Amino acid sequence: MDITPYQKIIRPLLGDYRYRHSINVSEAARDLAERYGADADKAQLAGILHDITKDMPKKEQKALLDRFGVRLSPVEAHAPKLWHAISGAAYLRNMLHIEDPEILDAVRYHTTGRAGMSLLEKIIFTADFISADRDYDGVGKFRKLARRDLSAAMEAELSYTIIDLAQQGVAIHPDTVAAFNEVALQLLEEKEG
Ligand code: DGI
Ligand code: FE
Ligand code: FE
Repeated sequence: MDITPYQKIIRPLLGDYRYRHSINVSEAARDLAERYGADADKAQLAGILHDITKDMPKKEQKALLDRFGVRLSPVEAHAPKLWHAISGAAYLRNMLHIEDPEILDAVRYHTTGRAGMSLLEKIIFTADFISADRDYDGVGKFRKLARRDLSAAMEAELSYTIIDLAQQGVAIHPDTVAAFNEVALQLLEEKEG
């Protein structure tokens, strides 16, 4: 799929690093979609758009959310890093008139995850974790796992996120916990047969 028009849209909204990251996530998402039988075009598109409001000043993001009537929960209100997923989905719907709920949800839940994630949501969540620009300790392990077993990769990524947030003394979003519990239970049931 030719995503050049969308690259042109995000270019002025993002800094150089975030723009490059978005392209990388888009490529990783397409690759995972082909591997796991999801719609590769949608994955590529959701990937390029997932951080669309990430470089917007927090004040502007807050203003967007107010304007589009999006209410924040208490955890969200105290976690500005979560805003870009929420404001991003709102921006896509209200400013770019993207209406595909699968794409909107993939962007909306790319940071926290949630219970009952679609295949596309899991792909964007994971692509964001393993994109070519990531270089945190253990990224190689996540890349390998993502190619082999998407559920196992989701469990490992969510547990990494939860441990990291807890160590920093940051509140963990209920959606993050719900996403982890769901996949952990699923893997346990598979093991127990
Ligand atoms: O936007 P990216 O940097 O590409 O990645 P992302 O959308 O996964 O955002 C990562 C940030 O989000 C990181 O600083 C941790 C934060 N985050 C993820 N889950 C939670 C969270 N912050 C809080 N407070 N609670 C969460 O559950
Ligand atoms: Fe993000
Ligand atoms: Fe990202």
